[in-house]
Amino acid sequence: MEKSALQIARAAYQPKLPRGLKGAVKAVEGAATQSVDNQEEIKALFPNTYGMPLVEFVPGEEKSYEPMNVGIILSGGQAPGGHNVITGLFDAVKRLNPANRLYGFILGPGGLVDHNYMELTKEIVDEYRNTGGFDMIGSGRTKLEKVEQFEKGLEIIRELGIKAIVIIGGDDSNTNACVLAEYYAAKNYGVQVIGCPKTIDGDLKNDQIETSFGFDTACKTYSELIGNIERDCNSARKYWHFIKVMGRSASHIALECALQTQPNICLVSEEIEEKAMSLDDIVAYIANAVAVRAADGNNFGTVVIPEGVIEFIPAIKKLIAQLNDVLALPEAKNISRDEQVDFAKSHLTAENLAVFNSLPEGVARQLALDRDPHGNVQVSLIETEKLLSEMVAKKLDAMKAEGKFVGKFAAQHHFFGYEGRCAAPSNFDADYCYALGTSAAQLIAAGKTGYMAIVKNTTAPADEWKAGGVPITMMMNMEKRNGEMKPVIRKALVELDGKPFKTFAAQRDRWARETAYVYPGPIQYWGPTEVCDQPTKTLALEQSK
Ligand code: FBP
Repeated sequence: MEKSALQIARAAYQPKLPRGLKGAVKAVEGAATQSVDNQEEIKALFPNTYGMPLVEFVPGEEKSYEPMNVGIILSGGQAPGGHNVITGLFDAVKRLNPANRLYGFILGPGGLVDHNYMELTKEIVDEYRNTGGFDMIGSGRTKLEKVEQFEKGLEIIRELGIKAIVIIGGDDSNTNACVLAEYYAAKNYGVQVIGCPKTIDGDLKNDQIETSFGFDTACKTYSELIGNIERDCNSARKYWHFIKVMGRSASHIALECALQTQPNICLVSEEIEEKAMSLDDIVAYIANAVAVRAADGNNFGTVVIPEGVIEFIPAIKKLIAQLNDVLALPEAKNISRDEQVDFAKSHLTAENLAVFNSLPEGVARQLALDRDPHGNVQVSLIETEKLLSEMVAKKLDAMKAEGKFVGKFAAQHHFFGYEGRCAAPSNFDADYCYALGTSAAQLIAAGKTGYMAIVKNTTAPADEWKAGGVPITMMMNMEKRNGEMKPVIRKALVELDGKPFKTFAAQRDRWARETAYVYPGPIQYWGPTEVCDQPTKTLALEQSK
């Protein structure tokens, strides 16, 4: 692999570890836990992995460990830092016993089922230290949920003498990790399953998980780009930039980028849902801000749009919920895409059909057809930024006719998504991920299964971080998925009474009217700590007392 100068220099970075993980480790167990909701149902579904205690790692005494082999799987969308979870796991596993081996399953959970794997040796792992991306072993979205898949996976687990599988994934993948852990425990197969909290979307967080890895780097990458656009926008003063940022469901990324760059407008999907806003309300909100700036002679601005906004508009949310149920019907399977759209339309209520017909054809088809393997609408394929700017242009034409808009309106469109998922991890993500991988190894050594590796106190210096594990069942509740009630990890949406949103809401009217842009610049890996080691504003605000 030919390497850039940055990659070569960055490979030498030794991620910082919390004190509790630096040397020999002792696992301290807390009290028994219970799920966040639906306790009886979750307990009945996970009799072997429900109610286990929280675990914290503290300095302990050296002891010897029997040799063990470990398998690792990267699941779902890429997130900066995934390679450091693997390097942390590799280093810790080798420290526990140099005879231990680490196997990587290729292209996600499908690699386990299809017996597609490679041994991760020191030479391989060293090539990827502190790099972005998941290309060491690749990732995939195969859903591990069927007994046949679990049994097929067991064959290769047995062949390679694997004691534990580590699954690095988001809420859905970790839910499936827990189902797998429960299955192997129920069968007494002696195979442990450990999860790691990954997703740039930042929606896998709760009392135990302060942040999912990748959020920090992805937001800093997008914020750099948004800042650059803002500066261009304030230089040319002739365009309104409509910028869609990733984050399938929650608006954490959009909100964090807004806190970092102070755009004129940032939509927050959770607020749109709470206020029961229609598409037209959103368009009117943007158009009014454009008109106010135009009256001040400012025919330019920036609008940040969360990728998932469309799903949060109540009328569209209702439509999607019914489409999900209709598409789950057996008759909807094995028919052509066109037939599927007609089938869906013929089963919609009059109200939902009216909403469906009011959407531009491309958007409506996307809602009616494609789902990822976890049943999610593929919002990154919907061009919301264009949809909104076209509707704003129309609204402004009407306002002009009424004398309510006196300026000019020209739009540019951007989508920042995939480019943030594989950026070289910030110091925060490099350290956090290395610590998560080390924790995962210690959870395995402590004989745990059905746990997720965690690291807390992350706004303090890394030495003071607290590493451990949380039973995955503790984060579960029952939700409707593909027409059926399922146990899932509760997704964390933006809390409208939380500090990050309130901080934004207190300033947004000023940002809308003035040009209050902030230019964060690119991620820095070396230099003053206030430049290189700051957590996201979201995390800092959430953790501030
Ligand atoms: P994960 O939840 O698997 O981490 O993926 C997040 C994400 O990056 C979303 O922000 C985005 O909507 C989606 O993946 C895109 O998925 P794909 O890579 O399949 O196009």
